Amino acid sequence: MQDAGIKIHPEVAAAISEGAAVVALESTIISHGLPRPQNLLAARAFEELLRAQNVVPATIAVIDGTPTVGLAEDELELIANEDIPKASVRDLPILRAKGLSGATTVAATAYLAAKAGVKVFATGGLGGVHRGASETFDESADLTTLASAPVVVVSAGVKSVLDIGATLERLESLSIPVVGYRTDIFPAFWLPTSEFSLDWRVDGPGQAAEVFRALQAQGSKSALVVANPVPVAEAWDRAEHDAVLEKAFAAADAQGVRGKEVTPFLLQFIVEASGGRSLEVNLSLARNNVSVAGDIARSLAN
Ligand code: PSU
Ligand code: MN
Repeated sequence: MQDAGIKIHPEVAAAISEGAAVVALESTIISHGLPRPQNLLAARAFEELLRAQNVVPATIAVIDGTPTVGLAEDELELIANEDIPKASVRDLPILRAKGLSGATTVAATAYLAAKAGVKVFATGGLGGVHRGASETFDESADLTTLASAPVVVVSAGVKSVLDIGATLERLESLSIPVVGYRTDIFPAFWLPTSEFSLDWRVDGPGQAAEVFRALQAQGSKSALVVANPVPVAEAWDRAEHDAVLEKAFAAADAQGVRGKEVTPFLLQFIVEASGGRSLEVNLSLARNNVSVAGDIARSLAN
């Protein structure tokens, strides 16, 4: 199915038109956020988790220039195994004009999901305001895009490599509602808590769905951010986390990493410097987000 130049997988299109449960998944986490070969295994596992919940998965990417909602197996393999660019919303027309493939960030995935009519989206962590942003101006387009992409986005907060406080302030300025999922504290990706408490929480998928319906009824185009902490038993040890992050910042600084390379560089460095521990936690928080997103999608479908 073609809609505004977006190719929608027939199974996804059918589910959308029936009002059945669909969850969008991003592809930058596969191409740039997770190392090979775990990335392809994870991409498949996220889709299988949703299928086991009776939810249709819609992994989103750009294939040969065309934004594609719901990938075939060979397209999923392309995202995981080829070196393709990381694509935010502003890159979509460029990839289209050049006929190139790209992996969509949270911003581009939310933008395309909303256009396709997919209401729920699961990711690992949102992009946000980077530390030192008052000098570098490095703030992810994830934030500004979510202000006009009407989807429920389930994430484990934002990566602790970011300035979490500044990110929460920007979410407020942009009028993007944030609710904790069974928590009063904003999670910090690999860690279940940060030093920031939240104003609001929901205690299950039904309550999240209710807030999203109210947001839409109000005529808002904003996303609803559902902040879902990694289970405590699966979280990273805080002291080890802090030590590895210090090293990662020093390395990024020493190597002069800038722009869109910053997030992938830090994530990859952290996986190596933690001997794979950060990867395990990243996978478990992402799985957890996928299953909560599946529950919310089912709630919205009913
Ligand atoms: N969260 C993860 N892994 C990732 C990212 C987020 O667990 O790879 C990616 C997302 O695609 C997010 C992007 O949109 O990092 C943010 O990049 P930037 O800071 O350059 O906007
Ligand atoms: Mn950036």
